[in-house]
Amino acid sequence: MDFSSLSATNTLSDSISLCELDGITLVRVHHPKASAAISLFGGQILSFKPANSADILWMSTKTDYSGNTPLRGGIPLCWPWFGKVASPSHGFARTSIWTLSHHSESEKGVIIHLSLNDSKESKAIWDHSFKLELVIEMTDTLSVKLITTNTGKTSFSFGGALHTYLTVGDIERTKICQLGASYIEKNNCFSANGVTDINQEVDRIYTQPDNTIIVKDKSFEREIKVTNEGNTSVVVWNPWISLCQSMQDMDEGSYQTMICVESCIHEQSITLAPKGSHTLSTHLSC
Ligand code: TA6
Repeated sequence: MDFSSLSATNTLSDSISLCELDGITLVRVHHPKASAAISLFGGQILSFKPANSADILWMSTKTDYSGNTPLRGGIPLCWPWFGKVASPSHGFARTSIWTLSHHSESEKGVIIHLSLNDSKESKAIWDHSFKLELVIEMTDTLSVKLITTNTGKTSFSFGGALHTYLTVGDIERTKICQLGASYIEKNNCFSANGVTDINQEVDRIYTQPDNTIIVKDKSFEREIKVTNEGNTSVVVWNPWISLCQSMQDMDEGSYQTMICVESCIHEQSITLAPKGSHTLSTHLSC
């Protein structure tokens, strides 16, 4: 999807505008350092292109932008849980409408803040009071912080993930390094050597990753550095041939050009007392 071809419905500054795509509103950034598109549905970054470089993020060409279903690609926000711990899968943040609460720009780049507060709808799914803030800093790199604050009177526990979809030239010529010594797959634990070559379906939770993961993409001759903080693990996911074929919102064969490397809090392993807050972050550079 070429987000730059959409016409602006509102111009917020020299580099920032709003536009509509099917059922969703996008914040679009066009700055000398980088271009980007961010959906208010899900608070999801869909595209991040540093100047003179291909997109770092991957979006499925079959993504449904109606706003009725999660968007396939970019950086979905899984919160307040990761996976199928409860319903909906990966939590409700990725299908909620976020608010653009602040934007600023300088010659260094653009900063966008989005926010999401508890509501009648969120309490029907998860009965806690919270404030979520997403701070997105775009220079020639992308820095994303998801800040959870407990605004209620009792403690709560939560999990989640910045479920980043990266673009690669050819998955079979891609290596992921510095993933650490152990991973969990389908509830079994394995020891690992920290490097993953992808030549089959992969859905692993690495439980002792380095802070910085390196994705070595031979085909595009580039390395993407993914630096995470506030996470307990890193999830690596590629659906491979048959799962990809069975998914309505992925093109057959599109598994070849993507890999998810996710800054993850698996299980409900962070507990916040009233007024407590926690930051989960990921920083992407090429
Ligand atoms: O992060 C990996 C994973 O949890 C996989 O198990 C896979 O199902 C993927 O996320 C996508 O989930 P989704 O709900 O977006 O289809």
